[in-house]
Amino acid sequence: FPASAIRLNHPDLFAASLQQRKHNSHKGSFGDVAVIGGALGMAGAVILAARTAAQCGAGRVFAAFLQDAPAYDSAQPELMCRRAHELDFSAMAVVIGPGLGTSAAARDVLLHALQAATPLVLDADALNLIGAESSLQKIVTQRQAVSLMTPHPLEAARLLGKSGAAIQLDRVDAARRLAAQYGSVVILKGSGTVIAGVDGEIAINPNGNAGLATAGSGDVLAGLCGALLAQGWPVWEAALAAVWLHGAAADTLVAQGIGAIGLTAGELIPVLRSGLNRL
Ligand code: NPW
Ligand code: AMP
Ligand code: MG
Repeated sequence: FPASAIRLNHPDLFAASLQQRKHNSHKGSFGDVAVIGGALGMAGAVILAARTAAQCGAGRVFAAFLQDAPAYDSAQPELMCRRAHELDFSAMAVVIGPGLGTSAAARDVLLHALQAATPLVLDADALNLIGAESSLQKIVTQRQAVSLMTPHPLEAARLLGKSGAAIQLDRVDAARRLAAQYGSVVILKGSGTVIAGVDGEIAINPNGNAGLATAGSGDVLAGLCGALLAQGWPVWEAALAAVWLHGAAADTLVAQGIGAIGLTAGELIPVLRSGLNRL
């Protein structure tokens, strides 16, 4: 644990960014989120992130699919489902990448999002596309609006042109390099998630457990990041809060007797909501 790193072990590190809801607030007060992804066979990634954003306080949530959009999500009919290329997300916090795939159509919608002046959470295949193309890398670097990247170790490896093993050998260095190179706050996921800021600041999260090692848990984290950005959280505090709440939710579920074995990503969502309301 580097001496200069912040140990992310208490919500006091970010809780001041939570806005109390005023009595005369309305859904427009809490921002819109667009989750963009959902290539064929991976619609679930968008659904998980979008449900998380809705249950973690965003005013309105759009679920945008690269391939056929469902008419609605029967378990969360609050979501508004769209085809990705039909959605005007210019005034929203955008989460792009969960289940997006790396097709030409995916690349087109990513380019569009990178060029928009909106807060952007870059996850999963958005990161894989960026790692594979220097012209996209340049656009990320030149963005004026907030960017938050949420790579797991293999996605970080693709972004840095290294192997996953090399990333894991020095996770703090990898996160710091990515943040500096892309002018983006970086959440390098995995046991002991590392958060890096653009000025070299580092935080390490000790909570969470191997119950999170399951499909979709990263999609839930990305949706939470989007919800906090839509509600006006500063990006550094949003990153700290999302990572801490995500790990704490998994720890709560295990403490409640739902073991780490077979924990599913969707089960995290209502626990995240409680955690956020208790800050
Ligand atoms: P290994 O096995 O150790 O060599 P990929 P993906 C490594 C979507 N999803 N520590 C590990 O490598 C996503 O959003 C859709 C160390 C692992 O095998 C993406 O769009 C879902 N290593 C797409 O699928 C639910 C780690 O990376 C490899 C690590 C592909 O994303 C699932 C996997 O990386 C999923 O979210 C760690 N902590 N974590 C849906 N319901 O629609 C990962 N690795 O090849 O980029 O595949 O992450 O599954
Ligand atoms: P993804 O690979 O994108 O689905 O993201 C997985 C999420 O689960 C990230 O937030 C990781 O930090 C978290 N995670 C996975 N395995 C562990 C673990 N063993 N301990 C703590 N967190 C984990
Ligand atoms: Mg993922």
